[in-house]
Amino acid sequence: MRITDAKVIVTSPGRNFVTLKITTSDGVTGIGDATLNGRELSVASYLRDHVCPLLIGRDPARIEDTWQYLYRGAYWRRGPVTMTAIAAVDTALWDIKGKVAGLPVYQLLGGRSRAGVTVYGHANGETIPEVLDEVARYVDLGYRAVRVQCGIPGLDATYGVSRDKMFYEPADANLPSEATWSTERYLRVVPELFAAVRDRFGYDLRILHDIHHRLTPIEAGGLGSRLEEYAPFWLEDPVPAELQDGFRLIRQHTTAPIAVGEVFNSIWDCEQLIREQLIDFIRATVVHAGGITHLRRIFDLAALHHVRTGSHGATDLSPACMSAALHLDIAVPNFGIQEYMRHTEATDEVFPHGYRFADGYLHPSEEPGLGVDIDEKLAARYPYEPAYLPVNRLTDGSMHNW
Ligand code: CS2
Ligand code: MG
Repeated sequence: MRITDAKVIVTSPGRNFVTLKITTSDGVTGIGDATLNGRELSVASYLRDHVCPLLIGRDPARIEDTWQYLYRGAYWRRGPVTMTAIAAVDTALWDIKGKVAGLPVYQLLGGRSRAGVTVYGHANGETIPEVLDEVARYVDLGYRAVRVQCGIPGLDATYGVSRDKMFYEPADANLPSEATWSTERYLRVVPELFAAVRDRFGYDLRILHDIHHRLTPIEAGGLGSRLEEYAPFWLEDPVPAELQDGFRLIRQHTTAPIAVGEVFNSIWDCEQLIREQLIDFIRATVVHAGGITHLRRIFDLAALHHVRTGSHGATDLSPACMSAALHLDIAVPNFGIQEYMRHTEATDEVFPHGYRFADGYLHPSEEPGLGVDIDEKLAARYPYEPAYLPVNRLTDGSMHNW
C-alpha cells in the first residue's frame, strides 16, 4: 500500500481549521489536525508546498520512519509550524493504521487504562456571581472538574472571559484587538474567586485556573500560596515558560500544582521542567507537539518523573485533534485530565466524530482508526477568514504577554 494523495483543507465553520487528508492506494483515508491559531495559512503552505509532495509513494504503515524523515529531513528542527505540520501527517497515518488493523487507535497504543477520560470545562463570567452560575451549569451537565476565569474590575477584557460562554473563542478580530492588563488588580480578584467557588460548591469539585502566562515567578509563587487553602487542582501557565529555571522559584513558594505546555511543540521544550519535577501536569497536545508519536514520547518521559498529562483542548484544536488526544488519554498510565472546550454545532457538522461526553468523561470512538472525518463538501462552504488572538498592554502602554 502506498500514499497516493495528501490534501490540505482549510475551512472556517465559525473559526479557522486546517486539516490534512491522506489517501492510500487501497482507498483508505486518514485525517490529521494542522490548525495553528492565527497562523493557519503558514502551516497550510508548509504542508502543501513542502510536505505533501514528499508523502506521495511512501508506505503509510511506516509512521515512525515518516516522522523521523520529516523531522530530521527538514534540517530546520522544531518550531510550531514545522511540528504542527508533522503532527498532521502523523495523526493521519495513525488513523489509517487503525482502519487497516480494524481497531480503534487506543488499542494499538496498549489498550484502555481507564473507564473514561476526565475532562474539565471552562466556566467564565464578568463577575464572580456570573462565574458561579456557569460553574453550576457545568456541574449540572455532569462535569467533575471546572476551570474558573473571571473579569477583572477596571479592565475591559481579559483572557478566558467571553460573551459566548460555552464556545469561548479568543481569536476575535481580523487584526489583533488590544487588551489592557494589570497584575495588581488581577491578584486581588483570584483568591476571592476561589473562595466563592469553594463556598458554594464545596471541595469535591476539581477547580482549575489559567493564568495565561501573565505573572513573574515570584508573583506566581505568592498567588499559589494564597490559593493553597482552596485546594486548586492546578494553576495553568503561571509564567511564560521559556525560562525554565524560573519554575524553581515558584516551587520554593507554593505547593499549588502547576500545569504548563500548551504552546510547547517538542520534548525539548519541557525536558528540564519534567526532569527536575518543576511541574505537575504537561499540557502539550497532539496537534502542536508532533502528533501521537511524539506526544507519547513526552508523556512517557513525564511518567518517569511523576508528571501527569493535562492536554490542551481549546476550541481552536479541531475535533480531529480531540479524537486523537482521547486515544492517548485513555491509554497512557499517567493521564491526569483533559481540557474540553465544546465546539460549535457548525464545527461538529464539518468534522463528524464518534467521541462522546457522559458523566464528566469523554469516551474515544470505538470505530477503527481515530473515529473522525471531514465533510469536504460542507467544509468548502466556509472559506478562510483572517482571525487573530488579541495582544496585551500594561496600563502605561508597554507590551505584555497575552
Ligand atoms: C487556552 C487557550 O484553553 C486554554 O487553556 O490557554 O484558550 C489559548 O488561549 C488558545 O488555545 C490559543 O489559541
Ligand atoms: Mg491555557
